[in-house]
Amino acid sequence: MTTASELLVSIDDIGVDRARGGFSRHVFDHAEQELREWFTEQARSRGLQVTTDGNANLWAWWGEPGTDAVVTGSHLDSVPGGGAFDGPLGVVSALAALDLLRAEGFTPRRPLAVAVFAEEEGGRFGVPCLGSRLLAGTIDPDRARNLRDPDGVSFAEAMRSAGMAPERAGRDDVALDRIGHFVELHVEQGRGLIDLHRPVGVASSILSHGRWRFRFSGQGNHAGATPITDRRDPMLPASRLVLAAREAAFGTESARATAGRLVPTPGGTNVIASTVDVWLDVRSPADAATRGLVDDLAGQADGYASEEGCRVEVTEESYADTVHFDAGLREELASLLDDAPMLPTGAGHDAGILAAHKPTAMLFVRNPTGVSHAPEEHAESEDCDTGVVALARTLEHLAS
Ligand code: HGY
Ligand code: MN
Ligand code: MN
Ligand code: MN
Repeated sequence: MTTASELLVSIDDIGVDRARGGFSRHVFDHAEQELREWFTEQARSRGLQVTTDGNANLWAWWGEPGTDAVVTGSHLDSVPGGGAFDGPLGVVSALAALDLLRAEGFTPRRPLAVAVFAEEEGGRFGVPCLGSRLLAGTIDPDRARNLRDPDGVSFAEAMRSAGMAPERAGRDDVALDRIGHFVELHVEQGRGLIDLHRPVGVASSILSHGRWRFRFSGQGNHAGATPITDRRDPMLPASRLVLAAREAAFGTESARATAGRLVPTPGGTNVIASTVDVWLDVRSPADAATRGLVDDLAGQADGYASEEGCRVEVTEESYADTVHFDAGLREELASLLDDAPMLPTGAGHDAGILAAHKPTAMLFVRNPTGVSHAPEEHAESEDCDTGVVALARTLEHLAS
């Protein structure tokens, strides 16, 4: 029987962007496609029936696909320079948990499936949890089909070149209605379990979070020939926004505001940019606080832009409300799992999207560095194995 750690090692070198020190995979890129094939082989070698739904999500069924299934799983894409556990740990733990249940002779009374959701990080098309949002019907399929990556390739074109039919994208009632319960195991992205000295925890809530693009427009010009007094340089209001975001987050209870991506156009060293795009990722425990913080920053950005003779246009690219996981289910699992501690997460997940539609829970596995979305993300083998047992007990409990 393979352990989660052994399965992780077997995918370790697929899609590793060592140049940046970590993994870097997004939907339909070569590495992610290789991982999809790896998952399909692993599932089929276990006698699971593998299908792809109209939203590019993979489903591996133990038994006939049916309704009221117990579904577990996560994602295989990563962020640029990401860690090895965020996503894959949930997928390999699901396979290892099924192995354990079969070795124990368990026969589920309800269909059991492992799901692999597409584009959870939004690394290519900018909208996180794209596959699970399409499944849940929380993104308009036409908007999704027309999302474009930095090279201008649409999600529909990318689906087509991956051999899928983009016209099928959208709420796949068959798949959503098949889910009775969804449980996602995930490496913890934070220090909660370190401080609690526990290997496994149960999620209580997810911060509300969204992504906004602030596009500052000015006048492109020559870096040497343009007097400093005669410029409309969009890099200046953009830079002030990055600092203002931090100040605004300090001023809002448990808020986080991150400018992870800033793209000047055309981006020449000796060129005053014509436009500068700043993507802000803003999160907080309360929807109103998140949206209030963004509105406040949009007002400030307007002021910074006009002071420099520039303009700014703000576009909301994605948003997910605060998630409070089903209280009954999380209590049930916490007591099933040796009184596992409950803890909130600041990271978004496919489970967060499905929680609005189906009884959903998350299990976290301790991350001794507390770091995520960076190569230092980690989970010790024995904690991974404890996580697999916890997931197996959970699936057994729900599918009996
Ligand atoms: O960004 C997030 O919170 C998650 O890792 N997709
Ligand atoms: Mn992530
Ligand atoms: Mn994740
Ligand atoms: Mn020149």
